[in-house]
Amino acid sequence: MTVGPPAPAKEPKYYSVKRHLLEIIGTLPAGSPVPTERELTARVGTSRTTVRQALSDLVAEGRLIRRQGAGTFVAEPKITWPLQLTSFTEQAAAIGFRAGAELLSARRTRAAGEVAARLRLAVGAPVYRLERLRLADDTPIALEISHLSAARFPGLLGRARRSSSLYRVLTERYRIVPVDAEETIETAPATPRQAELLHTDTGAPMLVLCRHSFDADGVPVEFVTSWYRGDRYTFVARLLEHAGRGTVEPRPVY
Ligand code: 16G
Repeated sequence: MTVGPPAPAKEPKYYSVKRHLLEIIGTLPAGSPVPTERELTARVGTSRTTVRQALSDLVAEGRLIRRQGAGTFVAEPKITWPLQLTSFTEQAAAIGFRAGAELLSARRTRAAGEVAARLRLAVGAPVYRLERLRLADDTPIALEISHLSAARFPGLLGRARRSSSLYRVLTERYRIVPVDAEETIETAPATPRQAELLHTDTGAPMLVLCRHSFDADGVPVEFVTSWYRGDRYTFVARLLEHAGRGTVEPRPVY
């Protein structure tokens, strides 16, 4: 029996509608209205459900933006955000934004499971938990939850209330600079609260970044999770040849 190449997957109808829409979008400047669901349904001769699915895909991908009661528009291009071991404040400034932080909550709590393991603390050790909305030119960009050892950074809560940059506080007050970090990126749908804070829809795709950083002595500094809108940001990492240093051993996953 001869085995031939696999049969090409059949393209779903909504996908060809989506391709057609992409062609239309490609010719329009950001902010232009796109035809209504009803007009598109008539134009491409398909069901409204199919058109809706194609439009929803393009909204999730950040190509289109829906404004309640106003219609659907061509979105602004995504913002390219470099992945580097800098602070949000420095990174935002480097790409031309004024950074800010709105402290949503700041409290002392007890390290449990993953936080204890990441910060190399005993379960139950005191940790600070900061929840901040990160802003660029006053627009909410990301939601960030940071955990740091309370014993290592006494008085951090008060300082975090007074400064919008955690790294500035760590450097100036505690003489600690993160010099090495591991960062993971995953996707997750926005929770209702995240959606409200980041001005998107519940269930919209989010990019979830986890940073686990260490000081020059290899001691953990912070364990931070940040949620960014997947339709607005493209993360870019520069990859350099890892000459002669063997493979990078990933740190254990907890
Ligand atoms: C970034 C870091 C976060 C760090 C923060 C400090 C990522 C994914 N996370 O948001 O780990 O705590 O910068 O910024 O990049 P700040 O000094 O402006 O508070």
